[in-house]
Amino acid sequence: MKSILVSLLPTTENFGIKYIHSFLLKNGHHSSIVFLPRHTESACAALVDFIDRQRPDFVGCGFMSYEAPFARRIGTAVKKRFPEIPLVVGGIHPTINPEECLDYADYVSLGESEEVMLEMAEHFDRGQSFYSIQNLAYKKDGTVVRNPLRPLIDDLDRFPFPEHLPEHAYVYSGDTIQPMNRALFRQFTRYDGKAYNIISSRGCPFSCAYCCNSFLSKLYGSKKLRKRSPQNFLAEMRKVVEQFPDMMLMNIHDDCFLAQSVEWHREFARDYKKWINLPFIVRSTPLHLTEEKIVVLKEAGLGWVTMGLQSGSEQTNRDVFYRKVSNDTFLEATRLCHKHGISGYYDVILDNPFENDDNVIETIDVLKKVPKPFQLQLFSLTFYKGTDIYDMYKEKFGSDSDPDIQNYFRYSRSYLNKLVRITPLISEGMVDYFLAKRSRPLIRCGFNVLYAFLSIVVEPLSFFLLMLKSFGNSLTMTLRIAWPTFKTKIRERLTVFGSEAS
Ligand code: B12
Ligand code: SF4
Repeated sequence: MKSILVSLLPTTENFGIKYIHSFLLKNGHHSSIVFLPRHTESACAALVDFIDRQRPDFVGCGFMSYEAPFARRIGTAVKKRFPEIPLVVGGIHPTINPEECLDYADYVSLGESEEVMLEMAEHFDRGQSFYSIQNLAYKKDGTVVRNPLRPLIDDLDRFPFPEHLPEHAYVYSGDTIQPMNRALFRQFTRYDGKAYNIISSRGCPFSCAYCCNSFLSKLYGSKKLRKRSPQNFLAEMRKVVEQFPDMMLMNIHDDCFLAQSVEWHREFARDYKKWINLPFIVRSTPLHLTEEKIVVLKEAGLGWVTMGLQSGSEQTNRDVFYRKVSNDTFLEATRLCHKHGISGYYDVILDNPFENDDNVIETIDVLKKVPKPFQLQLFSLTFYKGTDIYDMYKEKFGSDSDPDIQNYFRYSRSYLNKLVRITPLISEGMVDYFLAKRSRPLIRCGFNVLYAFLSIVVEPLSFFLLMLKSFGNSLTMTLRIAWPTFKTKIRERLTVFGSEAS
């Protein structure tokens, strides 16, 4: 069986597609990945041409919600030209919205899909239909059929490793789909491909109302956290550093890496230092960040922790976000990072229609107490279908209202939002002053000038200092990664791009 898997991310860092690709290859099938980083008509036409030349047995496409409009365009074009080639879509958006995707796709694979795709390949080779395959949704006589879900996969060690630069990979560049080479790979991978993205677990102990885990825990009726063994996790890292000796950073994308036990971390840290010895980044909830784990991981090279405050209003966190984290817990976690020389990257969610100015001021009050320096990542609250917060939105604004899901980075530049942004960069006294005098036009004017200066000049400098800290104050290392990071940050600001914290 020969498949083409299409990724719509602006970068090559697509875990889901890479896992499925490796799994199909390991099981003796032919699979190619096509990265379509730009969502244009000509990219769509190039894909149709590519499929025409390759003649796969089926085409798969995985995507998030912001990519869904383009998925529909390519899906419709592919099915129009090749009605005989089955088109299967998967990933978070199709899992939440199978009916919508079945307007143009033949099948939706719900949830985890390595085994689903393998079974499809095997059924294809045996000339059997796909209708009995678990996790698939499809239309029969105009009605949507949803097959039962298989259980979540417990043994994550049995998956072959996803590849940093996968074999049989192609990318849309210069108006055509070209075989991926190292130069193109660097161009389409954040940090010039010198940071390796990896996951040691699937699932999260939390189910925050705005996050996919709010939907997935209901879909599967479980919040089970599944973990790889430290040995298997490290073997993947070893493989990549052998293949890419210029690798500079391990970017660990687990929803909550620190949810693993301290014994797991000890075992990981001991061998990480011996075999990998590169700085690494993790995401965690503040609740799972303990001094014991931080000490163990710092010794191994932990440089950054990405963690969510989300709101300084405990009421918002509790009643709207369903996050059981007090401000004290968050502040204690930031102090531990500071104490052990780990750079903090903290998420805050703005533009929340369930909050008022007083709640934003509560957020500023918490941020004032976070030990400096630290970096903020600000998001505009996005209401993804299937999540609890989406239902709250519909209840508040009426079932006909349609939340915008494209502009999560473009938070409104209100006075208070700007003050949130510069709180890490100014003294507590200044924050209080700008809060107290915010109704005075002249002060607002001066504030805007200061804001422009701080966000253009001081914020990048502060980020550089944090990087220096996370690289153990090594200027050489910091400078080597600074340029790719700078380019990545600019791209993140100009396009839809980013990563999220727990
Ligand atoms: C790692 C990660 C990233 C990485 C890599 C993304 C990727 N696609 O691999 C990066 C940093 C690039 C990223 C970026 C963003 N992310 Co992100 N990310 C995640 C995270 C934390 C883990 C995803 C993951 O890799 N899981 C492990 C793999 C193995 O699972 P998987 O991706 O779900 O894939 C499985 C199935 O979905 C399915 N599948 C996947 N693809 C396909 C394809 C086919 C054909 C089939 C059949 C099946 C299939 O099978 C796979 C294997 O089992 C999730 C949260 C989560 N817990 O899922 C958010 C999540 C996917 N991200 C999200 C968002 C919003 C973003 C951003 C848009 C914005 C932001 N806040 O940063 C940006 C994208 C901007 C951009 N233009 O690049 C949202 C998407 C919500 C939605 N409804 O669309 C999520 C769900 C988090 C959330 N808020 O709930 N992200
Ligand atoms: S937002 Fe973070 S902590 Fe909350 S459920 Fe999602 S991944 Fe877990």
